[in-house]
Amino acid sequence: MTHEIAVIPGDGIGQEVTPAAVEVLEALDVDFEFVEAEAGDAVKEETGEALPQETYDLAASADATLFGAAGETAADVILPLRDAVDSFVNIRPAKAYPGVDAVRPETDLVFLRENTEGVYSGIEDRLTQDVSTLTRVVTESASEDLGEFACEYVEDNSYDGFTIAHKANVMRETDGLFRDTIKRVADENGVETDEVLMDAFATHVCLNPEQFDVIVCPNLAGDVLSDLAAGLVGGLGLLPSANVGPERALFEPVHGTAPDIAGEGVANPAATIISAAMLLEYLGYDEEGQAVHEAVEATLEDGPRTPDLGGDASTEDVTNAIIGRL
Ligand code: GGG
Repeated sequence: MTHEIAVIPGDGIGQEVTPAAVEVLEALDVDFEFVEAEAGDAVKEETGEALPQETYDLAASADATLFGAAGETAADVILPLRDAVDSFVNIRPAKAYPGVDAVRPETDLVFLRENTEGVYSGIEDRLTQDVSTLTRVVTESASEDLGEFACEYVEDNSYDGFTIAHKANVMRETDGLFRDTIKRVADENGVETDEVLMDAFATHVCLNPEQFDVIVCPNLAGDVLSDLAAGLVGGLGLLPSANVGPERALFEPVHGTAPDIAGEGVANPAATIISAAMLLEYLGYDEEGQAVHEAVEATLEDGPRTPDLGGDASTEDVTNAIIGRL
């Protein structure tokens, strides 16, 4: 059966790392039809729209989407694309790899980030010259969906349970509802949980990351804390992600457009290629997904490496090395 894969490189280094991941997928014996579409700052400049309707429709109908990066138009691109796949959870693994210089080599975490609401609900106002406001939305239903997913995730991946990171001592109504709902769902499913205030988590994870495995958190907290974890393992060039919905999913590196190096051909493609491995697994190509994970790991260990990891290789050199190890 042919799977249709939407490919949306976006801006900046998205234009470099997304084709690299497609090259890796093309090197495998899988039945994929790639359909490319535009989104981001460049298309907005041309057409006035950061996310053309045809791009949204493609993501909403394709079996899976591979996305690169968004810059200034992130809110107009990433949030609607997640909506197109009805994604209620963003899975963000953050682990250290042998051979990569990591601040905390013992780090092996998975963030399960709420993906539809919180402060990313898009309800912002400029009331006066002096005052702007933002409405933070937390619903029981979105928290339940995330809680159910977290229970399945820890069972499928043989974890003992998960940690809920929140700030319910200050945001009593919103994070109170988030925490209480997820805890209730976990209790109903017989899954163990513990909880941590998200600010304390930021310190504990830096000092002692091995005390955590799976962390379930609200939207903004998941975005920020996973970037923090990237700093522990060697940088944003290593973190993949999957935005999962009930029927389809969108895969993207955690990093953004990296305007400082965009166009130089030296962006680390690892995060996007690992995201492509997650796409393979999502579509049932477990063996191929595993082969890509192993090829990336071997390349991170033995090189070549891009400058963010202390090497001098190009995106193309690293991509070719990964393909060569498949
Ligand atoms: N590839 C992901 C990307 O473009 N990240 C930039 C960004 O602003 N992300 C915000 C988010 O993940 O919610």
